[in-house]
Amino acid sequence: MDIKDIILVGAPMDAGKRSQGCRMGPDAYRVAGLQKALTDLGHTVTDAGDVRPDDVDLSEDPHLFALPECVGWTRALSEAAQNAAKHGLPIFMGGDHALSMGTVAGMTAHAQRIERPLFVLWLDAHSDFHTPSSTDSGNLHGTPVAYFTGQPGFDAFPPLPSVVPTNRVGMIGLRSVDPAERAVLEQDHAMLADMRSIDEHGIKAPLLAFLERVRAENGILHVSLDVDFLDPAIAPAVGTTVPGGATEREAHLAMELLHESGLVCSLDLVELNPFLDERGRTAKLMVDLAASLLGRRIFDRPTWSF
Ligand code: HAR
Ligand code: MN
Ligand code: MN
Ligand code: MN
Repeated sequence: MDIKDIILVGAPMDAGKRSQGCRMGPDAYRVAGLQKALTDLGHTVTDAGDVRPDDVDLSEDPHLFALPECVGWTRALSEAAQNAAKHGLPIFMGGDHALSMGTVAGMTAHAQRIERPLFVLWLDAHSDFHTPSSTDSGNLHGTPVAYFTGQPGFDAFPPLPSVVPTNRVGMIGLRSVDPAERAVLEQDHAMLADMRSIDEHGIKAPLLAFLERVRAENGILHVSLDVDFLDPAIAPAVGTTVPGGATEREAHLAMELLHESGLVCSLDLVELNPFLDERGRTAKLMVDLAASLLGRRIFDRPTWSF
């Protein structure tokens, strides 16, 4: 197996929405044994500690929750991602999904430096494609994809090193998409696999089709894994549960296929709210999924032909 240098970056961000608790996420991953699970696979794993948001001189916006803090996190995480990516494969331990504004921004700079296009795989019940003007909730964790694909209205945020075109975004697991999000996503040709298509074709078909595109264009892939991609029955520790999510086996298969692709350059683990967990089961499942993405298998190849 390909041995990697992995850098764990804590992003205890809670500013992307009103309901609080995701700030405890990084420590929950530490307690659940993320570093050991990856070290046991042979990787070299460094815990770089937690990032803090930059101080920014910006006023609050009455329509948006904690705008200045979100901008501060975006700046700090973009910088942290660029630095970590020089030394290996960063895993961003969130924190809510607004953190992906910073991590993806930083990874676009990395992709530019190594002269390969960046693709993003969004594993989520939600498309997170609102702009600051289209969001009803005012929660910026519903907006990161719109930001890094260059939609209008993000003037308060740092300009992106380079934009990820919407057609380089794949979304799998969708089952809660607002009308304003849907209109632009469909028109811009993101690869969208909702739960209906997973029910019909399994998770392998849409994922392999997307990976094939990444490979054909010599791209690298950032994976953003939202806890609510998973069914709430197996992953209760999230503020925005949506019934009918991915099963444990579907999620593991997705991670194993991602590993085999060899294309993944970075990973976000987002929206874990340990305050809502049951005896750490969601944190442990997310650690297991990260281990599958980094090569954990029972057997490396089939032991029997069938
Ligand atoms: N679309 C809704 C909103 O904009 C819900 C967004 C919830 N997002 C997350 N991350 N939990 O996927 O408020
Ligand atoms: Mn999300
Ligand atoms: Mn979500
Ligand atoms: Mn909404």
